[in-house]
Amino acid sequence: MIDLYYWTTPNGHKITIFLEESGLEYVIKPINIGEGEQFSPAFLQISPNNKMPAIVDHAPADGGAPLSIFESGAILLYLAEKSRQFLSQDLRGRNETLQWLFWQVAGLGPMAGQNHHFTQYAPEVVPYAIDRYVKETGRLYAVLNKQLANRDYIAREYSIADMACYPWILPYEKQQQKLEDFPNIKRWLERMQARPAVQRAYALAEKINPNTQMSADAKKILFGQDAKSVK
Ligand SMILES: N[C@@H](CCC(=O)N[C@@H](CS)C(=O)NCC(=O)O)C(=O)O
Repeated sequence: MIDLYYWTTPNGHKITIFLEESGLEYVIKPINIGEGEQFSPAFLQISPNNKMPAIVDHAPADGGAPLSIFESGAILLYLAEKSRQFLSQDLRGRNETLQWLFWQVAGLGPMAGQNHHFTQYAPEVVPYAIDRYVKETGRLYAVLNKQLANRDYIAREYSIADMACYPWILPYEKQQQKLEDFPNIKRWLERMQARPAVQRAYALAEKINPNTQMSADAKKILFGQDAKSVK
């Protein structure tokens, strides 16, 4: 059994998509990051960076004590290896998937995250920052669009790379991107949207947190952190 420490954000959706696709048994442990639950000592033991998602696997392959993992990319890789699904066993296929997984966690995620911050949450309009992140998001979309020419999924077959990217592309309107500019992404997005497991993952999110509006208190918790926040 896997405990998934989760809230209803793009990084959280990556893992519910995987778990719904794979059929691994899991239970959700909600971590309401807008209410500061990521700072509870018990959660920090599992996720020292005070961010979700994180998992605890109560039946790791080595038969040892429960194993905790934080960072969505590390979790996807762990679960793919555990279940032997969504990551090719073939040397070239595996490395193709891993490159795009790392591209998402080190590029698309952080850049689109800053895009969301400056286009939606910043208390003042900072035109340079908006322009910088909207442009960089667009550049990353163009790279992905090129990769998706003549193929159904990002790597050779449906993989953890698709699961990592999808939740960060779905809010394309918020990121000030137009799908007409990226026809291969548009087709891929539709293909992803049609997958029953993806639909189940998003339905679950809506059940857990129907109100996705961010309150002023939540903004203070999420955007007011500095070195002193690390206890
Ligand atoms: N690099 C991390 C990012 C995770 C992340 O940014 N999580 C956010 C929500 S999407 C979070 O838990 N924020 C709580 C906080 O910053 O206090 C990953 O890929 O797992």
